[in-house]
Amino acid sequence: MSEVQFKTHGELIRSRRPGHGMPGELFGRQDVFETDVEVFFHKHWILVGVTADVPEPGDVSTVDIGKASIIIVRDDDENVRTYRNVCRHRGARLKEAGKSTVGMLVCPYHQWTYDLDGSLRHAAHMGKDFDPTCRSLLPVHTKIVGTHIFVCLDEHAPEDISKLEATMAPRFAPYDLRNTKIAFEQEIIENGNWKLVMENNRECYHCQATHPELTASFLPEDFGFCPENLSEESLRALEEYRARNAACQASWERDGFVGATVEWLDEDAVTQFRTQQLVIAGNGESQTLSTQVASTKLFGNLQRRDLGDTHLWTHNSWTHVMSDHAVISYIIPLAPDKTLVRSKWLVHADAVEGVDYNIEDLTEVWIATNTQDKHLVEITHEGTQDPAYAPGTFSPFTETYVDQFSRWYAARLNAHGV
Ligand code: 3BY
Ligand code: FES
Ligand code: FE
Repeated sequence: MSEVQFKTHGELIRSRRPGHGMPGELFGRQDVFETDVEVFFHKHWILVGVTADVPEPGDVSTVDIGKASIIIVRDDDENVRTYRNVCRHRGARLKEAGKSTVGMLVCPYHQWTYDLDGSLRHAAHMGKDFDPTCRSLLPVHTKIVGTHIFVCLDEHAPEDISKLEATMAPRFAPYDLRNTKIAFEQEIIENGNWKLVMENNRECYHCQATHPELTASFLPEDFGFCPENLSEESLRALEEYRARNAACQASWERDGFVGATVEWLDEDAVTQFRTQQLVIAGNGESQTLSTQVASTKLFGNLQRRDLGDTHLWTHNSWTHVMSDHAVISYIIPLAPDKTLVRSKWLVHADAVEGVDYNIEDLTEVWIATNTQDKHLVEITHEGTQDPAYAPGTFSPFTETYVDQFSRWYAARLNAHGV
């Protein structure tokens, strides 16, 4: 019998040929999954929610991330706070995953009772020598940018979140995203590795064939293209797009919007992100089937509907902010072959369903797109676990960001000694 060669996680990623996919074991193996969660979800900044998850004081949203769990809560002063979901007595979980509303956080085990500011207010039978001030809930490094709640579970939170904040805060500001509500939420579990979910999101090679709803509002250059393959018709479309893009960018700039592309993705980035203000096709207003706004009550005090799509990627999320609504998706790995994808559709806090918007027009593009991508991720996960799988070549025109993601993944593992 031939000997089975066992490669370590680090050896596997270093064996990836530049410009090629990752070896299948990086998607399927349990030990790789556990290290991934530890490095990419416990030591990096990750998106875990939006401020509208906890609109009122006492609102709680609990999010599990691997073996860790965090409680996001709106305190009595309207601040969003985050704590580790571990009782400071004997460690019981204070809250199950999901949303609730509380006056105080009461442990189900022996009823230790914590204020929304994390301090321990009540613990029976502990005697007069017991000092409750040492037993406050453990806070979590948190950065709120626009409405996005980023947390880092590591003691040493990477400092370059400041770059994301400095770039995105002025871009989100005109949209007043804290004054929004969740019109719709969706949770899907994709039977595929988290890296396949992210790789799928980093390219639009697959978009024209698989996302008819999304491509109603996408324009040709967003897909990436090989100049040799362009038909005359596509060339014309591309030229039209470039003219339109230049005109839109100039008019947004005149109105004070900041939209230039910023990329912080390479090996020197810890908290990677990319942003750009994308032009929308057709009527140019929103990512809807009609390409017109889905909500007639625009964000903040916006007057213009044609603000394109302020797009943000991080290593566990993708966001599209239009004048009337935003779609924010983030992922949490559950198992080597299972990834949770949560999407939230935000509208102005005062927008009224049935008057200013309806759920179907608002959600149909991304519900369809998520369903299509789920299928693509699942068939790819299965294929990469087949003994016949050998990593293929990326398109140098349409899959450069997939290659970049693989390089960043390798660099971050290396930085953590993997
Ligand atoms: O829109 C996104 O978030 C990504 C990038 C292009 C296609 N894909 C669905
Ligand atoms: Fe929470 Fe005892 S474990 S009160
Ligand atoms: Fe897709």
